[in-house]
Amino acid sequence: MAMRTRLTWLQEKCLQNYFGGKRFRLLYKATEQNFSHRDLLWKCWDHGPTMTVFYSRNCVFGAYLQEGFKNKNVPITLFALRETEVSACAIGAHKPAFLFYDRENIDCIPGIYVVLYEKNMTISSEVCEKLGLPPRYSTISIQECEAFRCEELLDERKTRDIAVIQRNLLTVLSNYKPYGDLVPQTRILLLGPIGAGKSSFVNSVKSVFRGSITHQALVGCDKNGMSDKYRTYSITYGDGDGPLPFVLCDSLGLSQKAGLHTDDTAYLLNGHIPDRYQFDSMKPITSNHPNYIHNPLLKDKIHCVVFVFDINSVEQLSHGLVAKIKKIRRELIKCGILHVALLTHVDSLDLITREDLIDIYNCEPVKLKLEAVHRDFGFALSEILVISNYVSEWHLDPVKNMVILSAMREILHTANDFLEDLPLNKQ
Ligand SMILES: Nc1nc2c(ncn2[C@@H]2O[C@H](COP(=O)(O)OP(=O)(O)O)[C@@H](O)[C@H]2O)c(=O)[nH]1
Ligand SMILES: [Mg+2]
Repeated sequence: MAMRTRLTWLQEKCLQNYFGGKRFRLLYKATEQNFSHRDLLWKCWDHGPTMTVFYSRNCVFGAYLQEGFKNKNVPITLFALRETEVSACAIGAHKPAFLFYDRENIDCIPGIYVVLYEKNMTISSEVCEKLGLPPRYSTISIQECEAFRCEELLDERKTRDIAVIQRNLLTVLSNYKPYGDLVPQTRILLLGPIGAGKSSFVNSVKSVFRGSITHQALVGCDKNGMSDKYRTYSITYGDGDGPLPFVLCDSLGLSQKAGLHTDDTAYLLNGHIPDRYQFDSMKPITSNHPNYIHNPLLKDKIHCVVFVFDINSVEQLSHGLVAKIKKIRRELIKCGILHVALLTHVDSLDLITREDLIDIYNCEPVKLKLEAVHRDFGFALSEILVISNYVSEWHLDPVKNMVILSAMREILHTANDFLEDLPLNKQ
């Protein structure tokens, strides 16, 4: 059976972020190797940067080596991890094998002294102080010791793989066709609280396909803190001559009292509202409006709805707003319009770094948010997508692109599922 670390996801994450985006591969576990430090050295000898972790009853200690055990003079950082806090102290360059006491070798590293086979270690009071630990930590019994190889999360090979995935996704999506050619372009409506990142998502998708950053959709504030025009955006791939066969429709944000009027939602879904329609939250649209589209065709209607939420605040939405969103969702289910949830701002979620975007759905804090959205709104877990929008960047990032394109692929699948399921196709 594969060895498993005793570090929790959170502990591993804190260390990962502290040591500059490293991934830890477990090489040695003392409880499985009879607490033999020779086995540890043998298993880790040739592995480059290494982290050795000692577990006491109340604290996790460790030594981070910038190079492998086989080297003679390696800068060593000692650290302590309590809850989510890492304290560290550099103790200079030493022969790392001297971390461990060996009967045949009396050399040791000043400040730390590990007798692994006796399951204890001693830390000098000076190092204790530097780590912010009380002096009682100076002699500690060890319950477990683990050693890890430290790899770059985004090494050259991984970066190349991501660039390939991103290019493949771009090719697949640029060849997307609405199901059965039923409409020239599928229409995707973005709904969600004010500030959720709807307009930023439009800009992000446009940027990824265009190959450079664009800010066409108005983000953030006008005088009301929201864009109050209904805007529909086509997307072009590179310098391509025509728009791709999907349109992103950016609406007024939802809020408990102001924002998009609930009655307007039905008009939006049914395709009665034209591009650039000026919303008025006090006055819902009526068929008397000069620009009202009286007889919308299938091509004018919405084929997929994306509920956009800021992942950081999705659990703090007011009761009234949650009720409003659930009501819209019930209407959608009644009309058979398929929908997904899109969680933005994942980059500002606690502890999440750029490297986490590679496997964002497997990050513990993200999983908790997915479960919260599933519980509070009823979306199936597979219907909840996660992204980080382009906000203030000047350049595109292949990792971000991959996440945005993957979300777009799911949205377009959902739109096609809706078109495929239309009653006219069953005739
Ligand atoms: N860090 C971060 N900020 C975002 C993200 N998406 C949007 N924002 C910011 O959130 C604010 C509201 O975004 P906006 O797109 O106008 O939201 P909208 O009201 O739903 O259209 C702006 O300041 C954006 O820069 C994201 O994924 N990450
Ligand atoms: Mg907006």
